[in-house]
Amino acid sequence: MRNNAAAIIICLAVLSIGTAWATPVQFSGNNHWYEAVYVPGGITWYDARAKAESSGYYLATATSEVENQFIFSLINDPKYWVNGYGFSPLIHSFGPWLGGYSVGDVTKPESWRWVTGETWAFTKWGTGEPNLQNEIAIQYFGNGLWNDRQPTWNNLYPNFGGYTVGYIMEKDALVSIPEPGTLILLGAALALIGLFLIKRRNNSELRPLAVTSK
Ligand SMILES: [Ca+2]
Repeated sequence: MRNNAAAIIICLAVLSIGTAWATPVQFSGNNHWYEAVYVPGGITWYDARAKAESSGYYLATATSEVENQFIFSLINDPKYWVNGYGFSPLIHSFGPWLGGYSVGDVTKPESWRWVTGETWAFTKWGTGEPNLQNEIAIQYFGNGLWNDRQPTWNNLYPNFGGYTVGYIMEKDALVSIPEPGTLILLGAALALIGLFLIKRRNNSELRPLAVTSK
């Protein structure tokens, strides 16, 4: 009975991982897959980049107007935004991180890179952006009103996680091979189910003998 319960629990664990695979959303413009990640406590750009890469993704790269609009549609929800104070106008809405960063003077286009190495061409800077030199990472940014979510960009200090409660991940294709952790779980589940079936078969073979011996 204990084995039975354990097998069911492991099967459920495998199933729950299976449904996590269904989360990414595909964009018909380039067939890439995207997933918005909500981090309630806030996250730095560096941690967001590392988490995306460890999940088999990269931080999303908005390399065209349509792709930028699509990515924005995934996070156009108050939960992904932080209202805060900044420069004039004083109230801003700070959105999730994107995969763009600067290696030089932030006001010069040639300083900016995508984490994928894609060509830096399309930009969607908000009014007056990019500005401050130590702000070398890109987030979505509504410049003006409370809860003013916009598909425009702000450059922000990358270690400042207080105004970013999420990031968007992108990958070119869904990989059909399960991740190593999933394979181990799947193997364990199959082994346990196998043991359970063997045990049950043995029990059923023994049971008639036990009955006849009475
Ligand atoms: Ca992209």
